[in-house]
Amino acid sequence: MLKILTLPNPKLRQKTKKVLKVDKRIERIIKEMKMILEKSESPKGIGLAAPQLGIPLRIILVRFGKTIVPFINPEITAVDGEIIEGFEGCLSVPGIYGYIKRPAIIHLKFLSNYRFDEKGVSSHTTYYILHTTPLGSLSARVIQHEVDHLNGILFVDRILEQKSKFYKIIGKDKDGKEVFEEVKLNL
Ligand code: QAP
Ligand code: CO
Repeated sequence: MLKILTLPNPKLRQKTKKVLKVDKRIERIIKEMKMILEKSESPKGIGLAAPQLGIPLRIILVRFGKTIVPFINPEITAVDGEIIEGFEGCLSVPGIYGYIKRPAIIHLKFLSNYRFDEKGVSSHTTYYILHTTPLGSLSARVIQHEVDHLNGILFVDRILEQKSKFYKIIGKDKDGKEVFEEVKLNL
């Protein structure tokens, strides 16, 4: 059973290779990644990249509601829309969060066994199909975060580069909402 690697594991920084053929081995890796992402509840994991399991391949998984969708060899071909700030966390940097600016819309080329329409994921397909699709909202942010993993970049690097701040949860308020406090990290 594979487990999620955490900072400062050097495998999170390793170079990844494109998938040349979606064979049994790749299908097994995707199945394993899916099980691990499904298991990461409270707080729910919404994205996972193969290097987080020590696998140096260009594969990411993103949760769309209760569907977990694989993206093989994802390539951001263009960005669009405004640059917006959003709150991020990472299963490889547990307990740490922060605001990062990213483009609102990306155009993504990838292989997947799911179809997409203007509303998002539509249906499952028997084969892996090459797609080129514009994606917005949370999925655009999650995919940019996951593609960063494929290039050995972690969200904490983006926080440092954007001179943003790190936060951790210090407790919950009376409505059960998390209370955050700024933390200084020596990375
Ligand atoms: C990437 O990250 C992401 O610290 C996916 O203790 C997240 O699923 C991109 C998680 C937000 C954009 C916005 C983090 C779980 C999950 C933690 C995740 C933790 C438990 C992170
Ligand atoms: Co991450």
